[in-house]
Amino acid sequence: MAMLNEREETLSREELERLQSERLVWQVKRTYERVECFRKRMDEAGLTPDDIHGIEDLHKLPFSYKKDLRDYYPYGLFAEPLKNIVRVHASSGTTGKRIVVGYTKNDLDLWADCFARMLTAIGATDEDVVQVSYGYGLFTGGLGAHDGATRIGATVIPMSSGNTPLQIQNMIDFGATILCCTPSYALYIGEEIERAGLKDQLKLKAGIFGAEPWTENMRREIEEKLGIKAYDIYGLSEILGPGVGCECEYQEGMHVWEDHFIPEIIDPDTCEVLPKGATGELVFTTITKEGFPAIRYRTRDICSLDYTPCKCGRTHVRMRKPTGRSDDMLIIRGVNVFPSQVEEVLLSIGGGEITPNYFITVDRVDNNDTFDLDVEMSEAFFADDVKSIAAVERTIAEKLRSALGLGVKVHLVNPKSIARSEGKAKRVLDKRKLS
Ligand code: DLL
Repeated sequence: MAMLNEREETLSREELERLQSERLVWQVKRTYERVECFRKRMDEAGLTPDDIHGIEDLHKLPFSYKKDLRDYYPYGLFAEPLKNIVRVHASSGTTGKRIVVGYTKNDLDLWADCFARMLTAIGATDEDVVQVSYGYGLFTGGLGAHDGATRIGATVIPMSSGNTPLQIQNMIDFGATILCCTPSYALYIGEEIERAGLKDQLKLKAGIFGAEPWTENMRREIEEKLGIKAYDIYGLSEILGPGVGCECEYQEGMHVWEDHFIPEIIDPDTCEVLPKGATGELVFTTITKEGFPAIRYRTRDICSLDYTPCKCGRTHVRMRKPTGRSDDMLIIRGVNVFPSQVEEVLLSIGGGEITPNYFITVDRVDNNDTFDLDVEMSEAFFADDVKSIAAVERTIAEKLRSALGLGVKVHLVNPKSIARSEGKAKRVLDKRKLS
């Protein structure tokens, strides 16, 4: 298959490391001069940019965290004045405020290239019709895929997510050949198509699915239901959005575009860098991004890196499918959810009807994620007024919908009926079988 940036995608390891070293030195210097949080951490570690000569010094640099985005909300981590930022995106933080990231024009170009490299890697061209069914808006999925498909000159159908009957109708009428959405939504669309007996009217040949963990079994099911090849794509808002890592035609791990991002695997407890091939937490340093540079950003995603050569000829390392997280973030219907966000909403509800004791149960029924929340009512409310339970449940569900952007089934339960634990409270049961 063709490559979008053949020279960059096939650099030898030495050339790649030389380029990474140059770019890292540039990024560290610039971020030190422009971003207070990074400068403070470097100062605390007794480091200056002059101590960083290349990738051999990467391990000396301080880590950065999701929490930093909250502490410097909204723009405090940007390395460019707002007049040079042409777009912002946002994603869930651990509490009420979303985390905000910003892009310069060059950043948007680099993002479009990263996504377009993948499209090219799976054989897409300007003849293709790309249906983008990731959500458009603050989420990076929709616009990320949109710009990538535009970059290769494909015809974009900017559907956004939802309204499945229209998705299917447009897919057929407009002759979509490539579908971009979350894997769980792809499976759902596939089921609906199967139910309606419309599979033979599809022109689809491939799908680009990511934003949440998925299994090889799901891949086979999607491929079978839609009659396509299903490819995995990885990314996160803090580093870029979709396109940090992308599968090629061989579907044996996602190439991380190492001319833009340096990946490391660390032990999440000791923070030691682990040897090549080991499984641990993925950490990224962006070496070309201008607006929102990230130095040794702790993704909390658990996976491993494969440095063996790929049959496609690309030299960039491949990340294995993330198998879990080192924090408590859940991804429900493609939306990132932290239990602390739920807790914050419960605490914000006055009136004395409920307590902040809750339990989240996540499951997958008919390929759709379900999200159930048990909340203990207060003794006073229980004794007084059992009739208005439904109204309180509705209020909680509405507040959660506006805080998380997700529908939640809320169940008020009797006082003291949620098990107390002696150690760290266990507040989540994820019944989805993802490994
Ligand atoms: O989910 C970006 C994206 C959009 C990627 C569309 C792929 C396709 P966030 O909302 O910031 O960004 O969520 C990032 O989602 O840290 C992972 O935990 C998870 N994630 C993303 N892609 C995958 C994947 C987008 N292919 C968080 N497999 C990340 C497993 C994934 N988990």
